[in-house]
Amino acid sequence: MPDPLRGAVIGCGFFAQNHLHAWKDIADVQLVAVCDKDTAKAAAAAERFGVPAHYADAAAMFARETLDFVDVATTMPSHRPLVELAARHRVPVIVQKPFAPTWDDCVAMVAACAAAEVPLMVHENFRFQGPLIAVRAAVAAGTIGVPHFGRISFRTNYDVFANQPYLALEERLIILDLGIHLLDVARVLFGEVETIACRTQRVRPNVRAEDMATMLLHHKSGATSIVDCSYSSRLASDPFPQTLVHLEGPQGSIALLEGYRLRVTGPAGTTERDVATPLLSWTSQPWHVAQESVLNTQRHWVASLRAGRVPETSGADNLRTYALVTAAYRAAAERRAVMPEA
Ligand code: NAD
Ligand code: 89V
Repeated sequence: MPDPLRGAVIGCGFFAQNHLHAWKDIADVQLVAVCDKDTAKAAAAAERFGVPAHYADAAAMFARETLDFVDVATTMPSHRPLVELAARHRVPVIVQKPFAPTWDDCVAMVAACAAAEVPLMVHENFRFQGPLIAVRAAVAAGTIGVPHFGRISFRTNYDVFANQPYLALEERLIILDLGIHLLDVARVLFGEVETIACRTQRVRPNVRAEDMATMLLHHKSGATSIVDCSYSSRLASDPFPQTLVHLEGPQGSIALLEGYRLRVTGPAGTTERDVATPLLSWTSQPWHVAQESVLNTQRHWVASLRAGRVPETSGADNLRTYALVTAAYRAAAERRAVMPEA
């Protein structure tokens, strides 16, 4: 692999600004091109981040640029055609969540990259958030034993629609947009899922689909977890964008509390420490934990590419997370627990 790696970003909208800042923070990556079908956004991103070339058409970019990888940070409807375009050009690709609109699209994208022998990763960054990395390490330390029960919760009234207006018009809202992150974390902490039950609610009058969901997961390990999320919770203090976690094992418990406090209770007693994410030159409260996770996720991608290793959130791995999303919607519609298709 050359050094630096020649990278390009497709999609220069709201969240891509974090991708672009993070690529600039990774020493062995050079951004050679950006692309957005909105030419003004592409030009602005090239100007702001000192990128030599910008395009409105991804096909033109692939035809003219020599790339070691491409980062797709567009919205979901364009993920499949852009990933398949990268595969046809044999360019390794990392793509934002949600992977694609349908299960069949996701399967086809994995197949296209496998056939082209092109690395494929989904930018699923919650498991790469500093506080959640601390929870994973606390579990791996073994103090509480193997987790057998837990709750993963993200409840807010923060106006996510201000930055992401498309969310209010989607047929599927909070499970596909946010639940997907929490379900991915549930897989990391408790393993693969046997069955999932789900109840959805719509509280906000100005959104098309569910803005609250409560999911009950039965894991193959025997563990039980509750995954709940809301975009319409009026709380004394709004923890946005914090994910709160409570885990129990045979020897104790682990809690990630509001304010980024990690409490571990084991046979020797209870400890508590601060696991807050430091501010970077380009991050700001309250998004800083999400922004820093973008850097961690992209560093994981670069390290995996260089080592020829399959990344944690490869396309194939993310199929399992996506299968939980589709199963949750099916469980809610059929009002019964269902098995995920992967
Ligand atoms: P956005 O609408 O602000 O930006 C998307 C950009 O992609 C737009 O500028 C649009 O013109 C461009 N685009 C769309 N199709 C294109 C194509 N075919 N070729 C070139 N450009 C194209 O959206 P956003 O809020 O930044 O969301 C982008 C993605 O990031 C979504 O999938 C969203 O779910 C995800 N997201 C992830 C996180 C996270 O990782 N924690 C947070 C927010 C959003
Ligand atoms: O992270 C995301 O995917 C966003 C959210 C609003 C949850 O931050 O959509």
